[in-house]
Amino acid sequence: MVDSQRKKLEAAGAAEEVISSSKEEGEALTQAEVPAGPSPPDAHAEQTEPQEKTQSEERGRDGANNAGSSDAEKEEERILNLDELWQRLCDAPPECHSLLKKNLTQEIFDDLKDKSSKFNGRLEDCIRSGCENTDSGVGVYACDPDAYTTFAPLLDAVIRDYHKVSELKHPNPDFGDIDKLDFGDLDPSGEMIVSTRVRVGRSHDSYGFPPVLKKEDRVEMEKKTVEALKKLDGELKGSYHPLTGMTKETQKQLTEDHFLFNDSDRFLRAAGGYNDWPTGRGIFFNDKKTFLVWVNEEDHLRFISMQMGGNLKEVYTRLVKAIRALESSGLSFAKREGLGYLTFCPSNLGTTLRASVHIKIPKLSQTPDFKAFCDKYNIQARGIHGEHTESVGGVYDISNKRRLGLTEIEAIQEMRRGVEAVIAEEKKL
Ligand code: ADP
Ligand code: CIR
Repeated sequence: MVDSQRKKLEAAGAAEEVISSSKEEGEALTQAEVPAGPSPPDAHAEQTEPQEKTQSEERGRDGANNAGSSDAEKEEERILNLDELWQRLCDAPPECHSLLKKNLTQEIFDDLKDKSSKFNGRLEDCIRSGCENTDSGVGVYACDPDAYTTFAPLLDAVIRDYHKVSELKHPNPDFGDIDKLDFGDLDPSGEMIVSTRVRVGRSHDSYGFPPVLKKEDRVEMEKKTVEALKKLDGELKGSYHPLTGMTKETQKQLTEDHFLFNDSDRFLRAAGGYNDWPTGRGIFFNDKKTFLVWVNEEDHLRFISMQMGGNLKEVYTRLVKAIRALESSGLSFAKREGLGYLTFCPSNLGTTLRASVHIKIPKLSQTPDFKAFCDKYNIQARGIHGEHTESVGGVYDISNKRRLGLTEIEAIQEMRRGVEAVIAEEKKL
């Protein structure tokens, strides 16, 4: 047996082991078992059916699944090399305004094109998504934590640009005094805010990011994570549900209810984010689904606190307690002086914190100045099924945009001020 075949079989065996051990913690849910949680009444309207066969299954990195494709499809599926990617970026249409296009100069390209990072990641792994998707906003992903050093001439420029900082001087974590927070419910009337969510991303410091990960790495990471999650207690105690073995109906329901991720983001797919899908991925949550952990979605880990209504204080406090508990549970997270916590996408590093509300703003969102209004408060509007989705029924996801160059409590306060301003403006119109 050749080595690669053995590795594949070992990885499959290891995956089974994790799955069966984690199932003891919480049997795969059926739709009927999914408890209620934040789910705006109009939120289901535009959800598309999950594809029977995902693109990542069709387009594995080993190219083994393209039998029967036409020549044109095979050409489309072919993995482009660095020069071809660069050419695509050079030939990008004038509407391409990605940070990749803006910051990857010929000089930087020439400087970086032959470099390799610690986990053997290359420039093509970092820029593939942005070259294949010239409508990207950012267009760059780090192939591993070391990419932030090896490919710094590109990544530093993108980070400065996205986070609007002139120096990469991220402060030490500061969550504020959670016993003395000067905010509570941002919408006590309950008329406008449907739900509130705060998340952070964390990366295991001994693994690369999706482009360089092997199936067995994801399985190992999942195993370590589940061990740490088992130690959570009190309100945070919950169960882990691997995607492998979870019914399609349960996945769909959990996704529509805003708890679970799926494999539908073409930007992330192009970056390798769905390689070996769904192996090594899963979700942990407590009984009330107010604390959740995503395993091997875009980042190795996403810690999420969420609930219906506008009580930012409760949501944030729960998250801070969870971060503290998980930091002392044996996991070790990738961090870098000046950059804070490292994530796959440079838009997320630093605090990695995104605090959002789903909020009804049918009037403000229709004004021509809506984007400028958001920019003024450093907030961002997304659709309600996540990034790159549309609003449904005038409900938007409003969150802090900056995650670097400010502390966690400052990022929360920035979001709070923005949401308060949004509410005041909507009421005026
Ligand atoms: P992130 O990058 O923070 O994970 P996404 O935009 O990809 O965010 O959204 C992930 C999921 O979280 C989606 O299902 C989205 O609807 C849900 N979500 C985000 N903010 C809220 C919120 N305030 N209330 C309920 N669900 C939310
Ligand atoms: C883009 O460049 O538009 C996508 N790669 C998404 C960038 C930011 N979002 C993210 O990391 N989820």
